[in-house]
Amino acid sequence: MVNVVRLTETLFGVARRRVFDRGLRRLAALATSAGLSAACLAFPNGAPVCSVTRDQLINAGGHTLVRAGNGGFALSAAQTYARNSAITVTVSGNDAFSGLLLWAVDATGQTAQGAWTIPSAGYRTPGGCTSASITHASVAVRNVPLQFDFTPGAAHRGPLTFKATVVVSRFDAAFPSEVTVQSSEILNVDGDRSTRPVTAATDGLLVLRYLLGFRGDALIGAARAASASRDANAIASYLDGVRASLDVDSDNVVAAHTDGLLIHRYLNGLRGAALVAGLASATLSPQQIAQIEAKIAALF
Ligand SMILES: [Ca+2]
Ligand SMILES: [Ca+2]
Repeated sequence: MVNVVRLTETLFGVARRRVFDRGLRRLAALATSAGLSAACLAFPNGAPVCSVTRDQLINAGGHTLVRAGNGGFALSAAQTYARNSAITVTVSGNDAFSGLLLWAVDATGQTAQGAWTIPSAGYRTPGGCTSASITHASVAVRNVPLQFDFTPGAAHRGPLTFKATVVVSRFDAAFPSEVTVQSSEILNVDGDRSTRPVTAATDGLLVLRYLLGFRGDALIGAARAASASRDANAIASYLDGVRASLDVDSDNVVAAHTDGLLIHRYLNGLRGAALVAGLASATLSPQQIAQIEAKIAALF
């Protein structure tokens, strides 16, 4: 029981002992009827922490409390996500569980911008945390697989990694294998994994050179991010595939001196009249310019 209390107080914050005891007493009866040990339900109201590491959990109650590896659990999701759309994360495994803490981090390991959709009254955002963490809010046996939706914040860029801890039963917790989802940014032409994956000096220049007909070294020379995942051939084939979506002025032609320049300028921060100055599209109305801006913004 001591270990369970320590685990509780660490994983679920500084649980006030009194509250914990009250909850445990109340849950013991439920657990018995559910055929579960009382301790697996020791966190009836969910985690008051936003995330937890394996070491924190192990130090809370001894190694026997945490399964090795992924403990038979896994998180999964589609390989890529599009802006302004939810990412469905599935928790699967070999056992049902009672407690869950699920959270999202960005490429730097910091709490990601974004929010989980609370699927039912059985879940909530842990106290003092952003909506990038979700935990259980009620006692229940949760059968796998379970799905949760995460919507990245509007300002978020780059990959997202989802992590979780599940509490199966007394002395039995696990860290499911994590899953990383890449942004499907069309304009991340070099396919790099940095925290700012779309820039004028790399991807903008690559688009411009591609539309000018450059290939091979002339295409990529000094224009790829350090962590670029595509070489010259891969970049050319990639842009062949997404070429139609580069028609940002919507004239049904994809050209360097219009679309390529507009994209490069936009990535350099130019907006409004400055975006279209000197181009054939300079006669566009402010509304039409705004449409171009929106079309480029949707590409990354
Ligand atoms: Ca890039
Ligand atoms: Ca065009």
